[in-house]
Amino acid sequence: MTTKTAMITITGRPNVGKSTLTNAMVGEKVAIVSNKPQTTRNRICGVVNRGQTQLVFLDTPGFHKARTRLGDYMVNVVQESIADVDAVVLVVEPIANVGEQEQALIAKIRTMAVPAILAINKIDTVEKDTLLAVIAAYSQAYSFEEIIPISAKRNEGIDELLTQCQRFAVEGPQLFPDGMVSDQPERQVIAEIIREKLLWCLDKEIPHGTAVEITKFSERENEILDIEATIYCEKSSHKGIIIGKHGAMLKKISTMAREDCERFMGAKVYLQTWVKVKENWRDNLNLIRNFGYE
Ligand SMILES: Nc1nc2c(ncn2[C@@H]2O[C@H](COP(=O)(O)OP(=O)(O)OP(=O)(O)O)[C@@H](O)[C@H]2O)c(=O)[nH]1
Ligand SMILES: [Mg+2]
Repeated sequence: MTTKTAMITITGRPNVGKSTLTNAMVGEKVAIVSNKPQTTRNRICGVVNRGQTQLVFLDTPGFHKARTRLGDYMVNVVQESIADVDAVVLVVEPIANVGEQEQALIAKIRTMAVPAILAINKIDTVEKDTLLAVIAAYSQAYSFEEIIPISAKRNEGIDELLTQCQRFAVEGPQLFPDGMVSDQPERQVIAEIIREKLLWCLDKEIPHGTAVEITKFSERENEILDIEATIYCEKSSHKGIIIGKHGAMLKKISTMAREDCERFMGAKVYLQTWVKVKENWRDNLNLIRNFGYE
C-alpha cells in the first residue's frame, strides 16, 4: 500500500489565528491559543490523516519585528520552517491591504520557491465586499496556488483547505503512527497549558515575560499525577500580580490549568505551582535554552 505525506508550514503575522487553524484541522487541541499576539513560541506540529495521505502541519510563531533574544529565536523558527517543506499556508487577516509582515513572508516564499496557499481567516467578522477586496489585493501581490476564505474559529472552509493541501503530498513513508496528533512531549504540553492560562488571566507585557518549567512529573500509587511547575517572570512586581491578593490569581491560573491537564492526561492531576523572578530572561541565551527554546 502506498502512502503519501506532505509537510506544510502555517505562517503569518501574530494573532491571525494560525494555532486556531492548526487545532481546527487536526480536530484536537495541539497548540495553545489566546487573544494576545506572540502566543506561540515554538514550532508545533499537528498531524492530519486523510485516507492514505498524511498531512503534517507546522504551526509557527507569528512573524514580527523581534525586540528580545527570545523574539529573535521565534522569528528564526518562522524563517527555518519555510525552507524544506512541501507547501506553505499563509494566514492573513481579512484586511484589503498587504501589510509589511505579509510582504516579507511573501518575499521569503518567493525566494524559497515553495508553493503557497493563502488562507484569509476570520471571515466571520467581515462583509462579502470586504472579502472580495482582500482577495483582489492578495491576488495582485503574489500568484498563490489557491486563495481560500476560512473561519478557523467557526470551522468554515477547513475541509476545503485540507483538500487543497493534499495536492502537495508526495509518495513517502507515514511519518507519524495512526492516532498520534503531535510530537510534543507531555511535559511540554503541560507547560504550554499553564502558559495559556497566564496569557488568558494577565494583562499587557506580564504574560509575555513568563516561562514555565515543569520540575516534577510523576505518578502516585493511586493513579494521581503529581506535577510541579515553576512560573518564571521578569520582575518582582510581576510576581506579586501573578500571585495576586492572598494568592487568588495563582490559584485561579492553577485551577484552570489543572482542569485542562486532567482532560489531556485522562487522569487526576495534583498540580503545584511556584512563581520565581529571573530578570530579563528573554535576553539571556542560556535561560532561553533552559526554558526549552533552542
Ligand atoms: N472572529 C474570529 N476570531 C478568530 C478566528 N480564528 C482565530 N481567532 C481569534 O484570534 C485570536 C488569535 O488566535 P491564535 O490562534 O492564538 O493566533 P496565532 O496566529 O496562532 O497567534 P500567535 O501564536 O501569537 O502568532 C484568538 O483570540 C482567536 O480566538 C476566526 O476565524 N474568527
Ligand atoms: Mg499561535
